[in-house]
Amino acid sequence: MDRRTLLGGALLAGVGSAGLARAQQSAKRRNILFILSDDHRFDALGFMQVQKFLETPNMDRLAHEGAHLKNAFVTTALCSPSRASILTGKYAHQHKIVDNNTPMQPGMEFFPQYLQKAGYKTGFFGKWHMGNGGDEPQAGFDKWVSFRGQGNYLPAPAGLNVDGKKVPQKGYITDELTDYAVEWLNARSKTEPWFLYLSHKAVHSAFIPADRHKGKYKDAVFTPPATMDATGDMARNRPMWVQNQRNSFHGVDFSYYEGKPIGEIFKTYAETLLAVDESIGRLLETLKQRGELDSTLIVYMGDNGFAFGEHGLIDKRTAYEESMRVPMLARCPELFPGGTVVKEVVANIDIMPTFLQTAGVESPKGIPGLSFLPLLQGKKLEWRDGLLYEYYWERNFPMTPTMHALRGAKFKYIHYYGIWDIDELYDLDEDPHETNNLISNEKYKDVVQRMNKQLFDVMQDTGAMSIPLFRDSGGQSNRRNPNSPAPAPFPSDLTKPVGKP
Ligand SMILES: [Ca+2]
Repeated sequence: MDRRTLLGGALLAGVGSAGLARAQQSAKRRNILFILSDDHRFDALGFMQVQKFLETPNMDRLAHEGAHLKNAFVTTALCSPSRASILTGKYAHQHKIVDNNTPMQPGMEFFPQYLQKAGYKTGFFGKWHMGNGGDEPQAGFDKWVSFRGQGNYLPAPAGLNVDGKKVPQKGYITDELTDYAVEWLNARSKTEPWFLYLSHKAVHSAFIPADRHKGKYKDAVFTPPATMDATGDMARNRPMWVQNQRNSFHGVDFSYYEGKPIGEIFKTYAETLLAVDESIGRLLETLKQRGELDSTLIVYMGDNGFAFGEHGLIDKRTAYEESMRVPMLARCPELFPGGTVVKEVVANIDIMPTFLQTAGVESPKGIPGLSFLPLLQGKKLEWRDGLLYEYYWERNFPMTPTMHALRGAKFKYIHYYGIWDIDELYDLDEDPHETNNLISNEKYKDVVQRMNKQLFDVMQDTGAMSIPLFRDSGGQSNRRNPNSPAPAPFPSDLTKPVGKP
């Protein structure tokens, strides 16, 4: 593989500049609506039919009337790092918000600042939770509605921060944030472009659906993931740490220290998602009434995925598909037709260059993110064939180790750091559920070597060759259930009987 392809930064300077010039020539300072949800996994979409009962009619509508970016990922599957990557176009090791505790670095620039300079009015509504737990207004936004940390589904003493003032939260958070967003949208002039960032608290745990949706899926039948078992054909050559996470706060044997059945947890998640879907419907209707529905670029995505029993795990953080993959939908009939499907690997780091190109604003040089606007428009261009994924161990949740991975179109290579365990390689064409770890299979020795080199090349070139270290912060969810399965044995790859070579 050409390293330039992998890095993307150089590519932006090359292929990207032609596209940018075209965009600038025909630049209409297009309105942009960005809706982010929290922990919404890639396949929890009605039209994907993975869990038959789950309904997302407005998300389905976005895909039908717009585009489904079916291979969308995040470069770190955790709230704060992913949000910072969205706003900066950079990997976590570059913007330095590598976990949920690290504060924002002085001088950080967020892309809405570029939009403001280009004459946009900008509004932020919802969960910021990036680099600290604060709710104070941040650079780049003319209008600000937020809350501290994770916020609350229902009214709580902490309330909201509206343009720097503490204001009570009156109702269910998803609806209330949508109210604020619609109100701001309706106050916009038709002659001045706007950028609206609606950042839902939902569907983060602990899930609380709106009253009108509670119990809707009570009798629905959840299909457990194929990889939930600890052993057997769906768990071939699984690392020891994954087996051990089963009996933890983030595992199926001790989920959230309760051991509640995964299907029950998922059904509450799906009910909580219904209000997010309705929020999209309300925004679509508002745009229609304003006569801006077909000219506005709308992008919906999740900030990271979420496991519901896959590999015996819950939560995100890992480099498995259900964790690092996110739903991404886009709609703008003036730019691309309905039913568009983008297959290329796109990521959270691509949001900034995509929106800037849409606005006719040049992206800063050297960021790894790429504009996927040309992909939406069906244009052929050279694209990355491997995406760097990184996760840094948190003392708060010690069951998931530091890892770096390379997610290609066919293979995924996961490389762990600081633990005594095995790495992973999956052939995603043959094995989309990541059931058969090929890391020690002789047939794939060359693939492992090639991907190891590519992984370290991109890490070297983007400044990822050190592991961040921070002071302790927050509590620890580090307990196991003494009555659940014992720790896993060492993988056979790591054993060597006495006297054998
Ligand atoms: Ca999240």
